[in-house]
Amino acid sequence: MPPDVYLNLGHSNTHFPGLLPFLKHARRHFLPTTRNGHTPVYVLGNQSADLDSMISAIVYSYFFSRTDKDRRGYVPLVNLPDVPSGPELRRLRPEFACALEHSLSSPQSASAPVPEGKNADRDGIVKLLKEHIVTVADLRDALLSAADDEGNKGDGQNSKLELDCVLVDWNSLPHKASGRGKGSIDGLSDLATFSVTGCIDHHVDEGFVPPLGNLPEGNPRIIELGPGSCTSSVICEIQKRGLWPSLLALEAERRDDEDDHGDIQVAKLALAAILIDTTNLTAEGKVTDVDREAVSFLTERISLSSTPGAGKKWNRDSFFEHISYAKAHSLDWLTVEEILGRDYKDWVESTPSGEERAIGIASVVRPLEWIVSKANEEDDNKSKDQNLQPFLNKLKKFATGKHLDVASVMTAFTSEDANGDDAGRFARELLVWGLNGDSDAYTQKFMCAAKEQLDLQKWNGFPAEGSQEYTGDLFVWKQGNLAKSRKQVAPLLRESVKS
Ligand SMILES: [Mn+2]
Repeated sequence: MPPDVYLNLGHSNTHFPGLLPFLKHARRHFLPTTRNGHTPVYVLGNQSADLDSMISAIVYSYFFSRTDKDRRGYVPLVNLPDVPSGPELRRLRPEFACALEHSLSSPQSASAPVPEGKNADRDGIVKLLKEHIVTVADLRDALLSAADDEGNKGDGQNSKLELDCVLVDWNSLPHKASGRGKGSIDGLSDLATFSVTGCIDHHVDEGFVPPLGNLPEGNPRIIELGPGSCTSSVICEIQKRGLWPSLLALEAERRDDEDDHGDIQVAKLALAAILIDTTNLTAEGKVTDVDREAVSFLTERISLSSTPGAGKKWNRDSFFEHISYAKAHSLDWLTVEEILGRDYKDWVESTPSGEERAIGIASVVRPLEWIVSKANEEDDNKSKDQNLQPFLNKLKKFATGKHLDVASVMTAFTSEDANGDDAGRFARELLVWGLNGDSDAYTQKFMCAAKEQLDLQKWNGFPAEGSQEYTGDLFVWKQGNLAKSRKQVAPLLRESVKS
């Protein structure tokens, strides 16, 4: 793919690469080049590296590269500091692999059953990931070996690289540097400092991203609570900016099928994130007009596509089912520690007396009982009594590794059990564990504030008022208010430490 195709050549005769050529180019040119001063703009999702974050970054990069007059290039960077692209990325993010596979496939194969079992040929997707996706771990490795190649010149050995990034699906960098909008991330904090040059997000504004007037001209600063999926906000912005040509414009330009095909693949990929985050537009309290409009725009693009047959047989529900299945089963082959780290976020807050406290919340798409029994299995505890201790030991080890003062686990799942009243019903559980001496002060405060808002109820006979049986204060609840996800629970927990 010659670099010229990445030029915005004007209004007529505009050629853009398809999704895979775009990603391949980004994967090949993701290193900052010091020689001509052209360093790419990294588009970075949040540290949970969930579908929404990864796909927001890809969709943003793909379309905003059409405005890239300086030819710097946009590189979607998967925020995983210790997972290189390839087999490990597939194992740890199978729903992304599934979404990518299904977005690229023809309508016929999109409705084929998901290959299962050990014998399923996974080499294809592993190779695809390796050649098209860049993670923070990949960037770190490449930067370190580039530094090795440069030799130990002595001069400026310790100076960090200055890089630009756009944040999607979050709006604050965890390692702050001096100056608003400057900071770094796990895995790169010793090598690079990022300046945030744009942001599209659907979380609470942390006030870290500089005001619009201080961002490079034309870059977005859209931080709006509401949409169930950040990808919806990205799509909305792309539409507003006219970066996705209308069907009429496409017809007038008679763009060839290949161009159109690339856009359809991106449309499907974007839908994967939005449908998962809104449970196929049915999630109570999560779906907004921004999501609905994005979904109708994207499905229209797919079904009205000019490529004969490309959209006709495409079925949104079955597409959703496939990715949803991959997501629900994504934890089967992971250890308890990996499960906790799978969709994890943390924050550092200052207590009123000025001490810093770290809070971490792991989101898990399976019930606590399942994790508890997995922990028992891992410890070879064959007794029928599923006790909590093996799980708590692993949670404690995980929390200690992350230097947490408060560790929390939120589960959200649909019961697969065919028997019983709860079959097929969506449920949430919440575990909060204050691990330090002073933690009972804020876990109690949290309980007072959250009990009603989240409708916290007794979990499996576990004492609702917290258990001192384990070090610190341990609470486990059934969460009656199903509309409140980590996006709502995290601010409550952070507030109880701050105030
Ligand atoms: Mn999100």
